[in-house]
Parts: sequence; C-alpha cells; structure tokens
Amino acid sequence: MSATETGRQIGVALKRKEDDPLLRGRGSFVDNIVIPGTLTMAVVRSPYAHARITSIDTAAAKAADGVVAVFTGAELRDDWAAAMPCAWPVTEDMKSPEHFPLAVSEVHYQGDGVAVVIADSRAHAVDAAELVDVDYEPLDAIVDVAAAAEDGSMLVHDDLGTNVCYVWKLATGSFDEGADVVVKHTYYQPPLIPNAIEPRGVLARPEPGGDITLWSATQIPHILRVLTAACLGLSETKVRVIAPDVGGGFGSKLDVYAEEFLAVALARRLGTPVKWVEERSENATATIHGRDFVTTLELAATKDGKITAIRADVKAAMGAYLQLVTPGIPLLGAWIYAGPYAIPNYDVTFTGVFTNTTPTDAYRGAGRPEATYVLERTMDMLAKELGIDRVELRRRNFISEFPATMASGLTIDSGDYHASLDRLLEHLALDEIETEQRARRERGDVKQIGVGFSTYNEMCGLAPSRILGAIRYAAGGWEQATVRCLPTGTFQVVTGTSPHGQGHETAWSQIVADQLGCDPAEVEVLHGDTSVSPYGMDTYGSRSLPVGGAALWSAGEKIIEKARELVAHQLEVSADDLEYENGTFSVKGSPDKEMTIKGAAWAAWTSHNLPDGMEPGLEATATYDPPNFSWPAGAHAAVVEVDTETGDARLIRYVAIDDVGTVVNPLIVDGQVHGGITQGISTALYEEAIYDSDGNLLNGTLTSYLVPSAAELPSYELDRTESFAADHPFGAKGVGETGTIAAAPAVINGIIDALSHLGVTDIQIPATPERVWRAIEEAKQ
Ligand code: MCN
Repeated sequence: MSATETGRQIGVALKRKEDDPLLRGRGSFVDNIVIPGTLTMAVVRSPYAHARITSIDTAAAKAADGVVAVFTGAELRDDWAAAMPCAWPVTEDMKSPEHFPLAVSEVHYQGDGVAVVIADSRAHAVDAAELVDVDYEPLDAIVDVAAAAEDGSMLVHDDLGTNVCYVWKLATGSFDEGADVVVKHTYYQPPLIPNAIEPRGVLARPEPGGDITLWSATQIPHILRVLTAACLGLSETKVRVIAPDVGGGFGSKLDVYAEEFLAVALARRLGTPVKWVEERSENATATIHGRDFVTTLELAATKDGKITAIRADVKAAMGAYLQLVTPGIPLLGAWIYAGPYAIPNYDVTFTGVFTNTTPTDAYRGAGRPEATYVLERTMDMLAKELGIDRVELRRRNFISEFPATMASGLTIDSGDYHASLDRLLEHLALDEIETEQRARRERGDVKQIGVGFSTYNEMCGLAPSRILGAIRYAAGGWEQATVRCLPTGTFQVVTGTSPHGQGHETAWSQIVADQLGCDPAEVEVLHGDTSVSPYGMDTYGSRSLPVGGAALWSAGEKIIEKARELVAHQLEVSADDLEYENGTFSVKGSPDKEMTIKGAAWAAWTSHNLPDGMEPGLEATATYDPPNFSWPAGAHAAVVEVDTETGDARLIRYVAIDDVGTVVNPLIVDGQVHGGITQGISTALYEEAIYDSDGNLLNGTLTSYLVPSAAELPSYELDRTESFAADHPFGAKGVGETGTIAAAPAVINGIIDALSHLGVTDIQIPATPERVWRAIEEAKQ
C-alpha cells in the first residue's frame, strides 16, 4: 500500500510546491526587489593580499556622475559598535585579529574592502569605485597553510605575533606505535569557492522611527538580525531581516558579511535604501572559501585488519580573518575521524592557521568531508598494505551495534552500516567491473577503469545546545515552529528554518498533513522574515529536518492534544475514549461519533462551546532542542574511466546508498543527494582556488574555476536503507550534506584503482588531467 493510500504524507514523492514560481522566473530574489529611491553600493577592494594603506583619495570618485557619497574604512569606523562577529571562539586563548567591515590601515587578502561608493545606479557606483585612489605599500604574503603554521613564518597579522589561531585537541587513547601495521599519509585539500546560483545580495531600507529592514540573500536571517543589532549598536526590536527567495548558499551564506553591515550603516546615514549585489567575480574573493586543510592521518592495525588506533594532525587555513564560524569548521569533523569504524584509540589535533587568503568558513559538509576524505583514502592504503580486500577491511571494522558510543565520545543512536554496503554491492555488480578491468589491463587499453569505495557516517543536525555550549559555540541548537489551524480548514506553519533551495515548504506541508490529516496543498509555510517568525536558528548543518522538522512535529502533537480535549467536550465523552487517526477523532466503540481536526479548528475559532478555561483558537508553538546529533550514513562507489594518455578521468557510474532514517520526501532527498554528490565529485576532479605565492587568486572566474555541469557527470544510481533515528520523533536523519561527504574519496579511490597496476598510489585533488598524467609518468620512473 502506498503512503497516500494509508493517508500518510510522510514518504510521498511530492513535487516541490515552491518550484513553480521559480521555474517561471517569478521568484523574488534580493535584486528583484525594487524600492524607489534606492542607491547602489560598490565596494572598493584591495588588489593586494597584504599591504599597508598609506592614503586614500576619494575626490575623483566623489565628483563622478551619479555619486552620492564615498566612505573609507576610517570614516566609517565609528559606525561599528563591535567588530565583525566570530561566534565560535573554539579555545579560551584563540587569537582573533581586528576585523571591521572595511580595512582601515592594512589589508590582509585580495578582495579586502577598503572603501564604499554610493551612487544612483550600479554602473555609476562601479565606475566611480575605480576612481578611488588607494595608495598601498605592498607587504609579503603567505598563502601556504603548512608553511604559515611554522614558527618564524611571515606573519599575516603582526600584532598577533603568530599565525596560529588556535590548537584544539581531542585524545581518548594513545596511538599504537608498535602495531603490526601503521599507515601514514599527508593530504592537501585545497580551498574551494562556493558558487551559489544567486550571488550574495543586500538591500537595507531605513524605516520611520529609526527602524531598519534588511533583505539579504542569507541562510541565517535570525542570526543576522541579532548580530546586525549588536554590531551596529541597535536595539534588536529595530531590526527586521528578510531572506526572500535565496538561490542557494551551500554554507557560504551561513555567515554575516561586511556588506550587510555596510548597507545598513549607509542606509541609516543617508536616509535612503541602499542595495549591493555581488558580481560573480567579486564572489570569488569576497565570499568565504571552504576547505584548505593539510592533514596527516595515521591508522594502526593488527595483521588481520582490526584497526586499533587513529591519529590525525590537521592544519586548517582560517584565511585572513575569522568570519562567523571559521574556527569551528574543522571541529565539525573532529568526532568522526574514525568514521563508521570502531577504532578504540582516538587522537586528533587541529591547528587553525591564518593565511593571506579569503577567509574560510562553512562549505557543504564543513569539516566532515575533510575527515571522510583522509580516512577513506587511508582505508584503501591500509587494505593494500595488509593485503586484505578493501571492502572486507571496511566490514571488519564497522560499528555494528547501536546505540554506539565512539572513542571520540559521542553516541550514534542508530544505523546499519553492513546493510548499506550490502545494498551497494547488489547494485554495483563488482564482478563484472573487475572482469572488465582485468580485460582492459591484459589488452593494455589506453582507457583503464577502476572502482572506488567510500563508506561514511556523519554527525549533522548541529546540535544539542548543551554540547554546542560545551564546545564554545555562541548560539543554541534548538529550533522553533508554530502550527495554526485556521478556521476555514487550512493550516499555517511558521518555521525558524530558512530554506534556500531545500524544499522546506513542501516537506513541512507533508509533515503537517501527515499528522493532522489534511492535504499538503492546504498548508502554507512562512519563513525567512524575522517579523513573521521571530525565533529560529535557520538552515545549515543539515539541521532543518532533524531539528526544525521535530519542532514542527512537537507543535502538531500539542495541537492534537488540545483538539482532543475540545472534541471530547463537544462529543460529551472522556478524552481517553477518543481514538485519533489521520486527522479524525472517533469515539471508541461508536465510530459514527467523530470530529475532525478541521472541525475542531472551526469550533476553537467560534469558541461557542469550549471546555471551561480553554483558550480560543487552535494553534501551538514548540521549541525543540535535539538530544543528540543526527547520524546519517551510507556506502558509495564510483566507477571511473581514466585515459592513461591524456590523464582525463571520467565517471562511468556512481552508485550511492544512503541511510537518512525516515524519508519525508524521496524526491527531495534524491535531489539533495544528487547535489551533494556533484559537489563531492567536483572536489575530486575539478575545483580548486589557486593562489600564487603573493596571494593573488589566479582563477577567480567561471572560465578558470571549474564548476561541473550535467554534461560531465553520469546519471547517479541511488538507493536507500533506512534505520529509524532513535533520537528523532519520527525517525528522520539529515541528508543535505551526505553526498558531498561521501563522494570525493570514492572518486579518487576509483582513479587509484584504475591506475594501481601502473604503480600509482596517490593523486592530489582535484585530479586534473595534468595531475593524473604526471602521476602515471612518475610511477613509471
Ligand atoms: N529530507 C527528507 N527526509 C529526510 C531528510 C531530509 O525529506 N530524512 C528533506 C528535508 O525535508 C529538506 C531537505 O531534505 O527539505 C534537506 O533537509 P536537511 O538534511 O535537514 O538539510 P537542511 O534543510 O538543513 O539544508 C541544509 C543543507 C546544507 S548544510 C547545505 S550546505 C546545502 C543543502 O542543504 N545547501 C543547499 N542542500 C542545498 N540545496 C540547495 N538547493 N541549495 C543549497 O544551498
């Protein structure tokens, strides 16, 4: 029986209700919002990665056509009640450089803002920005994260006296130096440039009475409101933040940016709306980057393949400044360096390092792809060293009983890692691939094939507030939802999550429809406006369903309980005599006596006949603080074809089995997995922000920074196993980052497998044709 036949709406592959206007070009993104009298802001950015500002002459810019005002960092310095916020001081003694929306005396990365121009049009603002004459005294720059971490390195911020932002350690056992086998390898995961389909955009409008409305292409309207108020010295009640349609973010819009504060400050100074929309090339330096990690990973194991210890030494680039959660990003992987494997001794050390590059911060997976990449690559190396089949090695080490407390200290509520791997092998038909591989090797074909595996788990949902507090994150991890049963039999949801492509309007409608027995089309979902949903923690870390969906479910339960009292009163029976199913209360033993939730909503609205003391209306708000992280897991495999003459590596197949617990909407989940895998494959094959040694970004355009399209990718083969999330009210786990976490090591393991008979054992990501070709040539020597 299908979910719809049973009245269930959770589990139905409903098409996304939010897509129609978007597909018809009727979305309302920041740049579509036109308010008469709006002025445009352009930011003057440093061409140097490190330089002293010796003077700024704004006279020519001020005299240019259409220019209303020009301000330097020094001139705006008093507008800021506090510096740009970093909400995650991971250690007590963490070093944090001074960071204001515009640099005042020194710039620290290429793209650092030094002045703003306000004009009557974008063209005038951009043209005048070029007339701002900034005199720089260039200084040496450092971009290499490992070199920057060394004592005596050139300093990014002289006043800090070091490039080391922090050292953070988690050790629950000692590394087994004398183990039968120890495998050790160092990996570099380069910086990545998030490229959301809509770049960032901001519009600030001053309102009567000193209020301000800020529209921003952000993932975090609620957090942005709090921090805008704090950093501009305003009362929170004076600030309204609206995230209208937002064209993706992938973590990069989980941030509070200089341009947001600048637009607000200038709108207040000038008394007129101010808009700024990022240029695509500006996005390459002014929006945060992801990754930029150097990691040495060691695994110790017995001869029969039981892993006894893991040790990781991670050097993570912070970039030039700390953005909202920059220092915490590496730590988001800190508990899962052992992945889905039961490894009793755990020892990880993280060093956050300043470099003269764009600040890093959250990018899809944030900390967890970095961990999974080095682990899954090293698992293959260990298998080779031990002479044990790589799939078998994974099986021998899987955590197999749940709940499972890992050596890193966290407890996984549920999972079945063997089931995902079994399902993967069913789909893969490994024998056939290996037969084909052997045949190609025997024939000496130019194009060789390989298959790479990646079995992963991840912690998402971010997270119980208690734990966030313990690891010094400044905000809570709860989420809030309100459900209103309107008198005419429709429903309204107010959610604190802030979707920007994830389809919450559809999924949230399904959850309410499932619980309250209506059609999902009868549910309206309101989000992304702090005056409509004043409380929320927004969308990131695949938290929206694990946390926001659970808050919604709790609100629905409160509705059912209130309606039960009301219906019992109206039907003149005891509440205990009522059965509830699919939106209808019926009296046990008298099924003809019944009343629906919709009927209860009408009765609650008219209030003609309520139990004594009951408030009119049928509405409930719930705030949910998760008891645990969410623990999705899975097994992925990439079948790769490598041209041994050109080094070109292409995916032939990609098979993904994910376990995200109960699925609310399979279509949305497949879409999330598709997008996630694509970003992981892209990390493996295409993407890398390349800096020269002076800190110049060499590939800051989409002609040189490669973002794949469907043409480069195969059709993915997706399936799921399902282990009910014990710590979630309806068993769901997050999905938004799974694909990105799993995919990169599967692809690289596949390339290595294709070339292993030629002696290739490692390859730097992204595995460009040149790198693959060089690896083949070097292996010949
Ligand atoms: N879902 C479901 N059943 C599950 C799990 C999830 O039906 N068991 C649905 C949810 O209802 C939701 C979607 O899948 O509609 C994603 O849910 P979730 O895993 O909770 O992730 P979030 O909604 O919190 O989204 C954040 C996540 C992250 S961290 C990044 S990065 C990312 C991603 O989502 N950025 C995206 N997916 C993105 N998709 C788009 N289009 N654009 C981005 O910027």
